Amino acid sequence: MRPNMIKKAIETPKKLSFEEFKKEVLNDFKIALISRECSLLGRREVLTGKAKFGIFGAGKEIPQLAMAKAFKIGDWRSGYYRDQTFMMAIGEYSAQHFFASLYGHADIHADSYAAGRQMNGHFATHSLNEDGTWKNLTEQYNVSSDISPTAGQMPRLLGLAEASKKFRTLKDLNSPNQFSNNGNEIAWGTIGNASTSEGIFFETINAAGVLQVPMIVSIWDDGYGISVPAKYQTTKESISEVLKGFQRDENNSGYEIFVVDGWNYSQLVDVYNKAAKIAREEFVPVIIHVKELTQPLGHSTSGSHERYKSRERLEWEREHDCIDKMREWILHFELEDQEGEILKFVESEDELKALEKEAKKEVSTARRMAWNAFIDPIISERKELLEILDKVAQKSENKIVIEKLKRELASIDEPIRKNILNIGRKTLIYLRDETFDEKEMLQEWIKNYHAIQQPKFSSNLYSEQDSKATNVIEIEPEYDDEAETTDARIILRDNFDALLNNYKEIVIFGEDSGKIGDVNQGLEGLQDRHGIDRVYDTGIREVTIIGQGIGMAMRGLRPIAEIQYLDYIFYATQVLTDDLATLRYRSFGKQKAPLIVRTRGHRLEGIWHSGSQMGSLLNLFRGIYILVPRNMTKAAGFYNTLLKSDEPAIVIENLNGYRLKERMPNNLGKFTTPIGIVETIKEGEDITIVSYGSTLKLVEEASKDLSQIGIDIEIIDAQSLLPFDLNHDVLVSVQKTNRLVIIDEDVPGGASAYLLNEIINVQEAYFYLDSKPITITAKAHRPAYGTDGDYFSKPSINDIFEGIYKVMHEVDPLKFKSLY
Ligand SMILES: Cc1ncc(C[n+]2csc(CCOP(=O)(O)OP(=O)(O)O)c2C)c(N)n1
Ligand SMILES: [Mg+2]
Repeated sequence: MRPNMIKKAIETPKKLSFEEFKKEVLNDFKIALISRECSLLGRREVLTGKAKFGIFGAGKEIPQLAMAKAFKIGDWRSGYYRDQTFMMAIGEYSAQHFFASLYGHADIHADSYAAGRQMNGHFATHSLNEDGTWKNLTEQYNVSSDISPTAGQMPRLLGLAEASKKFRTLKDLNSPNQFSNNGNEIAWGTIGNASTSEGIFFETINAAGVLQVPMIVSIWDDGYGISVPAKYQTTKESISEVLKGFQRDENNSGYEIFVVDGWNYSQLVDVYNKAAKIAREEFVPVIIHVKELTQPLGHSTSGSHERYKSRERLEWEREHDCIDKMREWILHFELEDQEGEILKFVESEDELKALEKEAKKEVSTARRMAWNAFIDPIISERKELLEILDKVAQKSENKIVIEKLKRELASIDEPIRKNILNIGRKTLIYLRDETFDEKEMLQEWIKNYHAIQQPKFSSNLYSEQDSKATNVIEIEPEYDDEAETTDARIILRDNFDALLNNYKEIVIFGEDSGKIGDVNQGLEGLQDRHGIDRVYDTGIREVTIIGQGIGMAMRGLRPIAEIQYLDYIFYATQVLTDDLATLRYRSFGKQKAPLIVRTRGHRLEGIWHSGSQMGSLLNLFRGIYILVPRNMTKAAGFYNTLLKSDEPAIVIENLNGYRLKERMPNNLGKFTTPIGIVETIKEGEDITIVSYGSTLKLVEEASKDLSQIGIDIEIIDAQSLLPFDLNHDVLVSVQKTNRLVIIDEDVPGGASAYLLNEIINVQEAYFYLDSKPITITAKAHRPAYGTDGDYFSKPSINDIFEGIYKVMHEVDPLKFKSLY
């Protein structure tokens, strides 16, 4: 009991009467009880096989109650899987929902976080309406969709916090009131103690300290990361000790750092109120190190903590269970008021026992309801199939086998959809030689069932709304008759200038993007014209540059984040693939981050400034568009397209293209390059060449040499790798030429293999080929330095000429004699 602390809790931030305070305390306690009971029952559901895996918030309940009190409508959270009590306390999570997500209920109305796509404990709110448009985010609690990689929530958190700052400074925004109340929102992060060992934790902490954004990071410290204790995780075994250098002082801005025991309810409430005041009013980031937490149920349902915790530790955890501590505090709480009367929360322990009983009952009912809601539709779907199988069996020569399959399905106690489809599809194999109406019925039923179920697991990788980026129609660049040619970077620069004028939500940032206007001057002078809040420099920290972009994009801004060279995107690959690429998918289309990543790649110089690693990006970044314009006008057109839509993309400009000459269009900011559409840049009869980016220049040159000896190639610019050639125009070309060569600067089997698969398998061009399709690529190693390094590493004009010639030699060896 610490009466002085309690008084503070009563006094800040709003004055409560004792009765009101008591009600709040008991209500909080009940939430903690419900949360704990969910964890206990949830564990049982996994152990008895109703759910596959469970990770729970047991042992972290009490600090989350305090965080919830300071969390205001309009605020944002970016956290991790332990936060179930917080979610319950802000009213965004019920016990029934808890079980629905544990079962993996593939219905957004049952599991509103992820429609069964994520493990339990991955929370989210809905930022979008049914039609994909934004809700008013100032009128709701906002929880950015969680991901599993430890500390993966941190980069996004930075951007969510930075957005508040932008909403306070940017002028003339389109509908600022829908996204922010003058930047008053705090971005709240939560992270486990062990996860602070990750590099991105420190990168984010440093960046937020530099940016001075309203971000509060709570570290739930239970002394472990699964089985590994603090001794092996954290210097001095204390993250707040380690972070002390970030503490602000009279001379330097920095952080405010609090350390508090996770079982001390009243002190927690006090700390959270203070922290919120500092972050919200002063725009100073805050760290709250919440110590002495426990894991009464171990880390997750996989394994038990008795294996790696000592007897003493387990005993200590039992003594420090935060709910027990709160219970004790409630029970013994006494406060003397001004009249000398002793105020208490409860008259006797019986009141708490009654609360405990109520909580148990509520959770048990919720569990049953969630289970029934999950299983009932599946049972009736099974019934439908069983009825059809029954009819089929009567008619089939394989009656015995089909009846056996039917019995197999009928006997499953708790069927899932896999069981149903599996039996249906197996049955069809036994009917392959037969023809009768009931068989057709079965075929129809399976097709229909598949069509209904598959989207539950596969939809929303990209937008499925009318506003999707692939629906933006092409507007060609227009030129004055006397249009001059200019350095291509000027076209980009002036196009960005137009965009910054047209869309006040745009912010462009990255290493060297501000003062000097990027290393290739594509933003030259734009900071002076549009202000340091819109075009600005960042530290060298690719992961959090992307995080800034994701967070701001999730709050209605239109960030363009620069990765200085494509070669350095690997630092940010984790956040791009785990967070940005999955956001729409994992939230079942309820959140979006229309972030544009601007970068530059392909051949220039040496191992780390000639990156063209498209294959790796294509594999990892499904969910993000990957665009590879062949020149700066095309690149500008892609930016213009993307801003008309709301999807994330990476635009890879040509490193060696900024000083090449292009004509200046007169409709800057307006012309668009369509996404998913190839462009035939030279027609030809003999052979179809598909390429993209810088390589196209070489292909065009080689084509002149080839035409001189009678080989007429058709050159197609892929332009957009993800998605590729939605109209199947390459197929039409191959139907004409019957030959295909794919040329790029990636490693052998990189993007060229992807393109080959698209053209040969997806478009089914194999049917029209008269020659083996070939690829001409870079070598498997990184490009060596110097002009010879380039020549011997990347495909040269000679390589391209000879590769194409070889195909034609095989076609007509007399006309095209062997060169070697
Ligand atoms: C990048 C990454 N590595 C490993 C894991 C597996 N993993 C999940 S939770 C966890 C421990 C996290 O401990 P801590 O941050 O202290 O959180 P706690 O579970 O103790 O609350 C690990 C290693 C992961 N999810 N992500
Ligand atoms: Mg831990």
